[in-house]
Parts: sequence; structure tokens; C-alpha cells
Amino acid sequence: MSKRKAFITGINGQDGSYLAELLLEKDYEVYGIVRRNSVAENQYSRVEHFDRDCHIEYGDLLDVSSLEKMIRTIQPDEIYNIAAQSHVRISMDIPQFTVQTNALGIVNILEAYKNNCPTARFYQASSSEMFGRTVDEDGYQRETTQMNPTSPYGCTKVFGFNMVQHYRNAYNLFASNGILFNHESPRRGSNFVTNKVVKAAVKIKKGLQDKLPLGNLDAYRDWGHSKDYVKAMHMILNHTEPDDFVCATGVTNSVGDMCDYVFSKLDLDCKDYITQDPKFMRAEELKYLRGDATKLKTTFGWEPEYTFETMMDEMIVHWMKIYNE
Ligand code: G4F
Repeated sequence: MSKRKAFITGINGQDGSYLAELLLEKDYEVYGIVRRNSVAENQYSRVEHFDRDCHIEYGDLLDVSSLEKMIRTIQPDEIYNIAAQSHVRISMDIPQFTVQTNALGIVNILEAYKNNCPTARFYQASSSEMFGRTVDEDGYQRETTQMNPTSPYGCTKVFGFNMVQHYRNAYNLFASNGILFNHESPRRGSNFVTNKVVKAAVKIKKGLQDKLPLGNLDAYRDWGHSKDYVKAMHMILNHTEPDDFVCATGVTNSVGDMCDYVFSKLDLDCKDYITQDPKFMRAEELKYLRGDATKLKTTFGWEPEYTFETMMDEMIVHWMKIYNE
């Protein structure tokens, strides 16, 4: 029997790389696109340990001809659209680029999918950032929670979410949304707050850095591990029908709590090192996220293997190894 084929946009990102590893383990033939970047090392660092086992080409959500050609030639069974301008604060600095990539990009790939391999299954990386200002009365966000995004990034994700539902209904496509809450790992970019804090705390411990400038410490996030969340992506596409699912741990911590945890693991007091820098504040902040993943759990039996603590510990070990070398 021929192997199942998966096509991943953003394969060289945190989620794309863990997802590719998962699908290779499941004996998929894995294809992916990466955007051209002038620092080639950055581009391949997360995938170079397995890139011989899969097919990675240059492509872009905004380059319709490359998308069309790849999807038409590969005829994937599953398409995972994970590529995006994914940094929320940066979306406030470059709103037009963010809208083009994340919103026009989803239209481009949905069209390429509909016109070239409509029997495939399509996964869209939707985000808890879509909920923005809304929290249900019981303190959670779930599939039915109203969306009130607080950033250009969040607005583009609401657009993408709606477009996926529209293509599902209008053209009878197997197109699904995973509404993923924050998810981290040692592969997280170090301009996202968890990896920024862990990297800085380890450097401070080693005498390589004095201070850690941060933005808002009072925001709450529901942080899970990317490895657990890519398993959910695969489950969502292998369901009996297309649908939308929240993926979250149900545990929330403030940025300040996270800093306390990381610094105290290194026998440091974060108050001695953190400074507040307006550069890292947001024009509008999303104050509170806590996801209810009951639908995902009851449909597939999904459970996260990592806790907040084991995930942060793994990140600390990762940076300790780097700065011990
Ligand atoms: O790590 P963050 O930048 O993640 P954010 O904005 O929650 O977005 C991430 O999760 C979303 C899911 O809800 C994804 F859709 C999105 O693509 C991305 O992966 O910031 C987390 C919190 C924010 O409240 C921010 O204001 O940390 C606060 N923060 C405080 N100081 C900081 C900093 N964030 C960053 N990046 N850098 C700081 O210095």
C-alpha cells in the first residue's frame, strides 16, 4: 500500500517540525515548504536532523503559483496550514504584512486545495488569540466562546477560522480548525515569553546577562507543550468528520508566576533581575486565557503528557546544556 502523504506549511517552525517528526513516525511521506531567509542556518535548524527523510522546498503562502504547483503535483492526503506571522506584538508593528500572510495566505491555500485536491483533509492552525476579550462565566474559553480579538494577529486568525468553516460548508471539504492555546518547547522562538525568560534566567545564572527586560507580567496564559498539541492536530484530521476543537491544558499561570517558577528552579529571585520595558508592552493586551479541551478529550481521548512544570523544566535543561558547552 502506498504511504499517506502530508503537506505542511511552516514545517521549519516549532509546531511544523514536531508535526513532521510525528507523521514520519507514523510512516507518512512528508512534504513541506519554507520561506526563503538570508540566514540559511536559522531556516533549517529545527529540521536538519530529519530533512533527508522528507521533501522540503521553497514556497510561500503568498506565492500562489508555488502552492498550486506543489499541491497539484503531490496530491497530499492531509494538508496542515501552520505557517503564519505568529508573533502577536510584532503584528502590531507590521499589521499589513501580518494580514497579507495570515489572511490572504489562508485564501490562497484554501483555493489551491479546493481546485487541485479537494478530497484531501485540511487543518488550519487557529488560535486562542481569537477569543481576545471574552471569557465564559466559569473562567474558561471553549469552542462556543465569542471571539473578540485584541490584535491584528488575532483578527487574521478569526478570518482564517471563518474561511475554513465557509469552505467546509460551501464546497463540502474536510476542513477543520484546531484552536490551540499557547504551546511551547525548547524549539520555541526566544522572542516568545517562555523561552525568552528561560534563556535569560540561565544566562543570568551563568553570569552572562544582568537584567531581563519584559513587558506585562500580569497577563495569564494556558501554556501546554507543542509535542502534545501536534498529536491533537493529527487526531483532528483523522476524525470521522470535519470539525473545530479547542486544545488546551485547562491550567493558567501569569507571566509573573512563570518567571517565579523558572528563576526559583535556578535558585534565583526573579525580582532582582526583571525590569519593565515599554518596548515589550502591547497596545492592547489579551489579559486571560484558560482553555476547556473537553470536546477534544471526549472525542479522541487526548490528554497532555507534559505539565506546565515538566515543560518549563525541559526548557531549562535545554538552555543549561547550551550554556554549559
Ligand atoms: O509568548 P507571547 O509572545 O505569546 P502570545 O502573545 O500569547 O501568543 C502566542 O500564543 C497564541 C495563542 O494564544 C498564538 F496564537 C500566537 O501565535 C503565539 O504563539 O506572550 C505571552 C504573554 C503576553 O501577555 C505578553 O504581553 O507574555 C507577555 N509578555 C510580557 N513580556 C511578553 C513579554 N511577551 C513577549 N513575547 N516578550 C516579552 O518580553
